[in-house]
Amino acid sequence: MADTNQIKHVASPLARQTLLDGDLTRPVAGGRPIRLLPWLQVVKIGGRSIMDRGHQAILPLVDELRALLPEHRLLILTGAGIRARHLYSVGLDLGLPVGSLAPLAASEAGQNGHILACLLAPEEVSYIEHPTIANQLAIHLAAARAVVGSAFPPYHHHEFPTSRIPIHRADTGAFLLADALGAAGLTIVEDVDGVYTADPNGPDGKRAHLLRETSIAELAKLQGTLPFDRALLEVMATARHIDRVQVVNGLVPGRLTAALRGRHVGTIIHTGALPN
Ligand code: GWN
Ligand code: ATP
Repeated sequence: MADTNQIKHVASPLARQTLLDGDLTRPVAGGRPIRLLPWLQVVKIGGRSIMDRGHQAILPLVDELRALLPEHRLLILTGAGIRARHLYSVGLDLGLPVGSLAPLAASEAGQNGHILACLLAPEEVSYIEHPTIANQLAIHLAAARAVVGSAFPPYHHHEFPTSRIPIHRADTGAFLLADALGAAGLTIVEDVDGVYTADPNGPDGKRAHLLRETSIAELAKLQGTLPFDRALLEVMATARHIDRVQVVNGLVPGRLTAALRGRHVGTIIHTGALPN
């Protein structure tokens, strides 16, 4: 009888307590998660800043990515760009809720990924779908040096209603994925040299200066715009693995390559994750 009772009893340290009490859950859930793909480099390519510029911006970057393949295994994630902005304006004019706009905008990020993957197809690079990234990324990266996917997170109708425009866009999606995978790094490719004190292309552009190295705390204090989703600051604050992100100018040949080789060629942002 005693044996039967033991078999039926599932010993679990979280079974008898509320999950809402951090003091109780910490001994079990407070540890750092394992890194799933510690050799992976994640690269986010801007939708508006790179892809929308067409061949002049895309082809040199494709050459650079191609040359990087022997050195790195890459998850290349694309942003949405101008088509999503047009979509927001049409959708908002019609009164669509944010949870309807989010997947529509996300599909534009996917389209940019499909374009990039076509150009890298001779190198055995393919676009892989969100569910494939979630479940079969490792096997795809065993078959090819890189894959391309959409940087947008699949929040869809679960997008927070705090804003009429989705707050979790491509930069946030790329970071969440890189951190969840325990990747070696995340590089964000834009059309500016990094993060400035103000938009270098805006009305105060002449007074803006480049922040070579900064932190989420410093950026949170900046009043103006940033070259990425503001929600990125929030998710960087609670990061588990990615302790720094570099923002680089993808219009300058060699910058992405240098960044992936560990050189400081853009803005390095220190996140809330503890360095390893
Ligand atoms: O369609 O370009 O993945 O990888 O957020 O969902 O809106 O979907 O709703 O696997 O699941 O448009 O169809 O589309 O970009 O997101 O994909 O071609 O269910 O491969 O079907 O999480 O690609 O697409 O847009 O990424 O970002 O079929 Mo697309 Mo996106 Mo494809 Mo994906 Mo959404 Mo799927 Mo999905 Mo939807
Ligand atoms: P997506 O991938 O979502 O389409 P993106 O990452 O390609 O977008 P933008 O969202 O347009 O590109 O961000 C890049 C732009 O942000 C730059 O061209 C620059 O003019 C602008 N910007 C705004 N604020 C800043 C800032 N503080 N520092 C640098 N650039 C800034």
